[in-house]
Parts: sequence; structure tokens; C-alpha cells
Amino acid sequence: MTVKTIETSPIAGQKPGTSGLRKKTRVFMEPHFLENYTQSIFDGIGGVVGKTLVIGGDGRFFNDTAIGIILRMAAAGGAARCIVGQGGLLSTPAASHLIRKRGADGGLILSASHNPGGIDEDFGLKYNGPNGGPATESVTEKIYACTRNVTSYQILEAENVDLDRIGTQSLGEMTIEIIDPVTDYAELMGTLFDFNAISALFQGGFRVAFDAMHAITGPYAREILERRLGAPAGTVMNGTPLPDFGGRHPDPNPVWAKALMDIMHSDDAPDFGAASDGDGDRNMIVGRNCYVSPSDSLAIFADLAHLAAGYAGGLAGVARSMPTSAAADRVAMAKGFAHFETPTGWKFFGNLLDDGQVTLCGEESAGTGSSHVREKDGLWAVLLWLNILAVTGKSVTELMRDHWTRYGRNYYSRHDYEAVDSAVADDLMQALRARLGDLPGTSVAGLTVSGADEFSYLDPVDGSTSSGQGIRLYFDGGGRAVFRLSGTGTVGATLRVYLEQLETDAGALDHHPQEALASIIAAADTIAEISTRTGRTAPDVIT
Ligand code: G16
Repeated sequence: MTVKTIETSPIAGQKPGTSGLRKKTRVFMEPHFLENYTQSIFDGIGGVVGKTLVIGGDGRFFNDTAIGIILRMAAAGGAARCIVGQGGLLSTPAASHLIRKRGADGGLILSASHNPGGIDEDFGLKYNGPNGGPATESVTEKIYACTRNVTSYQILEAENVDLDRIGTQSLGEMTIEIIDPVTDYAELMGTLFDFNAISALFQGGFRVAFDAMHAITGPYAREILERRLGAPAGTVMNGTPLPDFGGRHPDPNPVWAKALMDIMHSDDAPDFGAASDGDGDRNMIVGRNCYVSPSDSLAIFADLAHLAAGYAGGLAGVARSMPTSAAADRVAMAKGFAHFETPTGWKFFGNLLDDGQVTLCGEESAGTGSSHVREKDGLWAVLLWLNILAVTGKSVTELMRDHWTRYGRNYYSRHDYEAVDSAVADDLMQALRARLGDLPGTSVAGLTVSGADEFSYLDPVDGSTSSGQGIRLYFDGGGRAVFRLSGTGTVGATLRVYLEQLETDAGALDHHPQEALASIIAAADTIAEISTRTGRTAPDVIT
């Protein structure tokens, strides 16, 4: 088998976003596109000679072909070993766990997460470091620099690897180990949660509906919920991963998981509903007639995670992304542990987790996780909820009501305007930025702006600074609106507007969030001139 060196030249548009590089699948399939980016990852991390890499993806269209190419390039680059999920499948949290458990030098995860899959939809590739977490900003910058200078890549001339055959095989000098993608992860979950208590809950007739959205968590959820915990067959819906996710958008929110929302709001609703996304790191939690916002889910965990064996010793601290509501902060302050506010992107939690400063992390974008891996983890969140429900004997609705009564309710919503013309979105943000100094004191929609700034983060562990991380408006009365452009879309720009209002009046905890936030929504629209600049009269997605 010979190593071929292929001449190439930089391809524009290979700047990684919030979580790796995401593009239309057809773009990834263009000549040299995947190869250029893979070579840039290898070069950006100082080469792969003698290294062990974990490789897997969410099974979307092009997953297996791309893994074949990456394996031949890793072999050409001198990697010692690649650990690959059978069929090329690994959920993002399972990949993170494997990197850590096997002491690997890093991993390549193929996914565009919650974005739809298929030849005309989205594909993505990201590098995770030896701690199992997404590449830090500095590594990402190095990779990006390499994409702008790449002149050639190396690839082994060889037959494609059989990704379905468990066991080891050789590719040139490199060893490939094909493993079951579920086993290690399922065992880890068994160490964190009281499986007996959750089993007993199921035996008592507690019913769960888990929507795997034809994405990666199907096999994991079937193994853990149905086989190990004894939930009835059929608990896991849409459990077979499909290359196009069955034509659905594998994003676990009330819009894209509407079928589950309908079940949970029906007369015969199960006790607990949950969904996970394309690569298994996001989660949606729904009780009977009770949607739990991701920010509230993090706050519940901050309050009650100690009820699960893995967290019985208490929490070091909790971190949330800046746009996430402050509900978890209120728990941390009441209980006396640390809380942190980071930019959007799981990579920003890595240092705090590695340094032992936090145990739990969460984001409004349907992500919660803990120090057990360095990614957010959809099934982990489902199991922690089930563990808490089993120990307390309460329903989701009762737990939420107790929580709001004790800590107050941070009414919260995110409004997304998708596929906005990029120049229009940039202008909107720039115009807002230019007015930050003038806005305090102005009144709009009956609300007075009390403060306005752009979020900048100083990492307390490595001292690095990340600026330009979202524009914040604060209103008298404790309300907040945040504006930022998504770093995960593939078409135009997605404007995200995050809206929050704290309510502590016990008689006002049951409003619909859109009603409770009506004034802030109106003020945000007027101040940012959303309708006039974009021509949109309503958001495309409300979470
Ligand atoms: C990724 C990141 C998250 C981030 C989310 C949304 O999630 O890992 O940290 O919150 O994107 O980012 P943005 O608002 O820039 O679109 P995932 O699940 O897509 O990998």
C-alpha cells in the first residue's frame, strides 16, 4: 500500500463555527474539500504520527464514505491506531467518553448535530482533544490557519475498511479497532445513576416516550432504557438511525419534535417524554402537559443532581452559556457553590471541567452535561431526570412548580430568524453595537433599558479572552434580551434573540412564556429593528 501525496490549494469557507465545520453535504463531497479540512486538522494538532484517534459519526449521509477517507489519511499520516464505532456510528458523548477512557490523543466526530441530513442537507466534522472535549479556540485557530495554507494532503491507496466487522484490522501500518458503539457508554451511565431505582419506577407502570428522531441515540436508548432498565419495547420511538433522519429535522425542541409534544399533551400522555438530536448530545424534556425549558432543566439538576449516585458528594459548581437563563445561578447562590457564565459553545466549559471548578454545565440550546465527559449528553440528561423522578416520587410538573415556588421562575424563550441574508444580519448587529452607549435610559414598549453591552469572556483557567460573544440589553424590572448570530447554520445567517424575565411573585408563575415575555419581545424587536431590517414579521423557530 502506497501513500499518495495529492496537490491541492486552500478552499474558502473552512472556518470552523461554534462546533467544528458545518456545510451542505454536497460541499463536503466536492473534490478535496473533506481532504483539505482533514489534513488541516492533522497539521493543526501537530500531526498524527504515533497517535490514537477515536472516529465516529451520527450516521448521516456521507458518514461512512467520509470515515473511509479519514482513515486512509490517518494511516498515511502515521497514526498508530484508530478506534471506530461499528458502522461508523458513535454519539458525540460516547466519542468523548471513549477518548477519555482509552487515553486517546483526540477524535474526529462527523455530524452536523441537529441540522437535517441527506445529500441536499448538512454535514459536519469536528476535532475533539485528548480531554474528550471540542477543540479549544486556540486549536481551532491553528486548524483554520492550516486550511488557508494547505498545499497538499496525504492519503493511503487502499481498499475501503469494513466498518461493520467488530475487531481489529490493519490499514497499512495503522491498526483499526472496530468496537460496539454503545457498550462503554452504557456502562458509564450505570456508574452514575441508580439503575435499580429507575427499573423499579418502570415496573410500577411509569411510562416514558423517548423520540430518537431516527438519529444516533436509537441504539443507545434501546440498550439502556429498554434492555438494561426494563422499559417496555416501544418506549424508544424512531429508534433506527437513518442517513436522512427519516426526512426530519433531528432537533429536539417543541417545533421539530412536535409529534412527541402532541403525545405528551394528549389525554393518554405518558409520565415522561424526551428526545435527543442527530448526534445525541442535545435533549428535550417534557412532562405530562409540561415542557421543561433547557435553562430550567439545568436549574433542576443544580438543585437535585445529588439524588443520583454519581453526584451524591455534591457539586463543585455550575456553568452556563451567557444566553442561558440565570435560573441555575439562583440555585448555586442559594446552595453556596460557584456559578460561571461562558460564551456559547461547549468548548468553553472544558477548562472549568478539567480544572474541577464545575460539575454541571448547560446551555439554552438543549444541552446539559457534567464532568463525566467533555460534551453535552442527551441520554445522560434523560437518565438524571428519571433518577430524580424515581427518588422524589414526584411528577415533572410537581418538581417544576416546587422549583419555581422556591427560587422564582426565569421565564425564557429564544426566537430564531433563519436564513436571513448575511449582510442584513451583520448590519443589524453592527447597528445595535453602535448604539450600545446610547440605549441606557431609553424607554421602548413600556420598558426602560437599564444597561447594554457586548459580552466578553475572560477564561479563569487559562486567562484567554473571547470577545464579541453576544449583545445584551437589560431592562428595569430584571428583564434581558440577548442578540447573537448562530455559528452552526449553513444557509445565510440565523439571528438568535434570547428573552428572559425573572418572576418571583408566587401568583404569577403559570403564565405562558410568550405572554410573560411580551413586552421584552416587543422592545427587542423595536430596538434591533428586526422586522424592518429583515422583513420578517415572526421568528421561524420559538423555543
Ligand atoms: C453547538 C454547540 C453548543 C451551542 C449550539 C448552538 O451545539 O456545541 O455549545 O450552544 O451549537 O450554537 P449557535 O447558537 O452558534 O448555533 P450542537 O448541538 O449543534 O453541536
